[in-house]
Amino acid sequence: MPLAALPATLMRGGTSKGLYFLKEDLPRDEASRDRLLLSAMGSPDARQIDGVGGAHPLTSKVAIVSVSADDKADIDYLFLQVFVDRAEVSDGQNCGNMLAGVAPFALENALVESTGDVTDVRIRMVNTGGFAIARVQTPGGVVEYEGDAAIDGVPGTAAPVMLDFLDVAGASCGALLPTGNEFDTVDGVDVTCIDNGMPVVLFRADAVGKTGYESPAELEGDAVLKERVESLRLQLGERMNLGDVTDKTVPKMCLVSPATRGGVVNTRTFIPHRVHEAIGVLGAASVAAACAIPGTVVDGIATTDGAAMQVEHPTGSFLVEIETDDGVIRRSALLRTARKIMQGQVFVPAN
Ligand code: NQM
Repeated sequence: MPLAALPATLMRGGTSKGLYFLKEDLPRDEASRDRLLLSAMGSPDARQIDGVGGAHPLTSKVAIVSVSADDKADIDYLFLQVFVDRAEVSDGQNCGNMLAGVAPFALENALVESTGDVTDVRIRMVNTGGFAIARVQTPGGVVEYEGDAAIDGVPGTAAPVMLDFLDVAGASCGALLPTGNEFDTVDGVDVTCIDNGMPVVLFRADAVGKTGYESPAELEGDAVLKERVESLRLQLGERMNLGDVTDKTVPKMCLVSPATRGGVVNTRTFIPHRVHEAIGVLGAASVAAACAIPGTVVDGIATTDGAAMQVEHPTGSFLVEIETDDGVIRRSALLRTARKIMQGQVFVPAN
């Protein structure tokens, strides 16, 4: 039986990487679609040796893009996390890093037209129903990938992709503070549960016996810590209106400690079982939101003096701008870059 060939583009979006597909190129039936995606990425297998996945959740991602039927958007973006070592594909979270590649991909595939040297693309994020605007460099109407913008966690520079998230607070949990509190105490640990586009649980690193400056590998190697963090996560998932989160990739679990490089706060984030080498986009937007609210667990360690906040992470820091109106977060803005790496067909077994 010949292999099936699926048109696909391999792209880096922010600090993540994965395959971008046009919706029309994938089966409508979700079970068939997921089977093909698992095969394309090489899952389940810790090394993803039989596919294009990079053997880490950050490089085992898929974006599915189509023209939007919503008046408020040009295109729809569905994010899928392809598990590395489990035969599972999840639409249970959004991904702001992969989002950075969505508008360039849509422009190059003529789902939307460029509007001059710079093009704003309105994107409906199907996973949560939220909206974002991506500003892409399109000199002469052509997507420009090269440029001077640098983001921590990615070597070199590239063209900027500015992302504006609009009214994403409570996107997954129903409220910015889903438990109704600035902080809760679980298993003796003070935590802040927050959703400014990504459900995140924040707690001080020293509350779980850590400095907060450990490397991702050191934290992943601490089995006792991982068990403790997972116990918190399972209990808080319910209280954040996410139900049983045993098999879900949310909430993210974020250890916070004082910033050391001029930022507002330092972070290490379990996503939720591996530790992020940087921090997720909407994850950073949620941490920044917590820094702006008095009484959260970062109160006393976060130093904020305005709406622009540098969130520190293992490979640098992430600038997030938060715009509020009467105490309500209306807009979270940040800079990403994207790169088209390869375009062609990914081959998968036909059945
Ligand atoms: O929070 C990883 C990533 C992400 C998610 C994760 C992300 C976001 O860095 O918007 O980008 O937290 O699973 O790609």
